Amino acid sequence: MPQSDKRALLAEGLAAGYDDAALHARLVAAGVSAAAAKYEVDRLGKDPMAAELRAQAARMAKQRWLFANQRRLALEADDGFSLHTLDAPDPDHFYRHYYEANRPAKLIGLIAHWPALTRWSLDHFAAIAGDAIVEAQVERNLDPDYELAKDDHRRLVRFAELIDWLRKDEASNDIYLTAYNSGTNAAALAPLWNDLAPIALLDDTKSREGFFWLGPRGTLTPWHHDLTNNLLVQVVGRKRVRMAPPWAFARMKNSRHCFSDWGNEPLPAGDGNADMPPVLETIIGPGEAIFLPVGWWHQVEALDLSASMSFTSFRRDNAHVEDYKSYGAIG
Ligand SMILES: O=C(O)CCC(=O)C(=O)O
Repeated sequence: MPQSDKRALLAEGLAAGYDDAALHARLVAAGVSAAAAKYEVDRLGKDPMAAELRAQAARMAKQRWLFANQRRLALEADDGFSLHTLDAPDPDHFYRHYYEANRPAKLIGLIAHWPALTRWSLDHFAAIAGDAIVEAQVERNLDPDYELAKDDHRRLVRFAELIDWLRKDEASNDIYLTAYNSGTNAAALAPLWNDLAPIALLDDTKSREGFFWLGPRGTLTPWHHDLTNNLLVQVVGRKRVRMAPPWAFARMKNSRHCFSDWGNEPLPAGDGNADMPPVLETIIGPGEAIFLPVGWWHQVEALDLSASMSFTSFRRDNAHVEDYKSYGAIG
C-alpha cells in the first residue's frame, strides 16, 4: 500500500479518536503487515500533527457529550421532544421561551388580519403582476444538487407564464419561485405588499422585509439549516415541515455548507435512535406559520399549490451570515 494511503487511514482514524491499538487494527485490516503497522503507529508518537489531531478529536468528543446532554434535557421535558403550537403569542413569551431558547414552534393567529388570506390566488397574482418578468428556480429535476447549485437554476420568466403552468395543478419539484429569487423580484412583486400587514412578533420598522415563495404541489426543499432565525408563514395551500435539532448534528450528516446528506429523505417523526435524528413534523395550512430557529435542520414539502412568505426581521439582531463565515465552518 502506498505510504500516502497508510497516512490517510491513520489520519481518518486519529480524527475519529482511535487509540494506538485501533489504529494498528485499521492498518492490518487494510492489508498492511502487523510489523509495518506497528512501525507506522509508533511513529505517530513523535508526530506533532498526530498529537494535534488527537487533541482535536478529544475536543470534538467533548462537543458530542455536550450535545448528548441537550438531547437528554429535551427528552426529559414534561411533554418530551415535541412541537408546541402557540396561538397569537405574546411577543415577550415567544422571545423568552422560543426565540431565545432556540426552540421551534407552530404559530397560529399571526396573520388573521392579512387581506392576502382571502385575496391570494393565481387569478389575483395574474391581475396584479402577470406582465412582470420574474425570476424562479427551474429545471430542478435534472440536478440532485438543485439547492446547493441554486445559482445555476435561476431563470427569468413572465409571471403570467409561470401562473398558467401552475394552473395545470401538476405535482412537480421542477419549478419554484423561492426566497432566493427575492432580490430580482422585489420591484416586480412589490404590489403583493398591499395584501400583507405587519406581524406583531416582528420588528415593525422592517414590515416590508420578507420573501415570497410560490410553487406547485410537490416542491421539496431538502434538509438544511438556515443561518438566521426564520418565520415561514403559509398563505395558500399546505406544507409539510420536518425539523431536527442542532444537537443531532452528527446524525444530520452535514458534509456541504448548510445542507444535510439526507437530502429529501422523509425522516420519520419521533425521538430518533443512534443513527436516525429526532424529528418533529407538522403541516402548516393557510394562516399558520412555523418558527424555524437558527441552526435547526428542516425539510419542506408542498402538499398543495402553495404560496408562502418568510421573514427574518425579528426584534433581535438576526444577521448571522457573516458570523457563520468567520467560523470557517463547513463550506
Ligand atoms: O418553504 C420552503 O419550501 C422552504 C422554506 C425554508 O426552508 C426556509 O425558509 O428556510
